[in-house]
Amino acid sequence: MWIRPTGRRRTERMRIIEGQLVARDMRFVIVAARFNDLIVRNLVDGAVDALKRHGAAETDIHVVRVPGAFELPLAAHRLARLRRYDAIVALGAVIRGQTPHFDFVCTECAAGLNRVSLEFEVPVGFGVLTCDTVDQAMDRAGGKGGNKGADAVLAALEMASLLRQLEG
Ligand code: INI
Repeated sequence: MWIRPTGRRRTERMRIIEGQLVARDMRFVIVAARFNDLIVRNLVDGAVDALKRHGAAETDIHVVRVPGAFELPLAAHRLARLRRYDAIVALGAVIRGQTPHFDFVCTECAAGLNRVSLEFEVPVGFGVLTCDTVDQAMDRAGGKGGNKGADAVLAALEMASLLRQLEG
């Protein structure tokens, strides 16, 4: 396998190949649920900010909205099939209610997004909050728990960079 030289480090005994957090010349799509928008809009802001801070051009960032977290995998599947993006970042907020609905939405959302990532070999950042309360979600959407939208961007970016280096 041919390994691109960027991101390659040599130590005394082993070669380490890892992704770089450089978003220049990459295209990204953020797919975000509208459900719980007061929370999700902060995740979107955090994700866009993280992409720009790491060198992404605004014109290389697209945002697609879907009704709820349950719909994220289908939109991500279509976007992955287009093969237009180096990484997809899925954002949403699922908050536990009185019924098992929460568990179905979370399980299918996570499994569906992972399936898209593996089927199309495209990084899918998982920035879907799964919380017991609105306060917990707010904390993780730009509050004291950081911004999981930004965290999802960094993971997706690192993987996009890694996959470029591992091109066969
Ligand atoms: N969708 C969410 O994104 N977050 C939630 O907390 C949520 N709850 O609690 O119901 C939710 N439900 C909607 C779901 O994602 C679908 O949009 C809906 O079932 C229609 O398919």
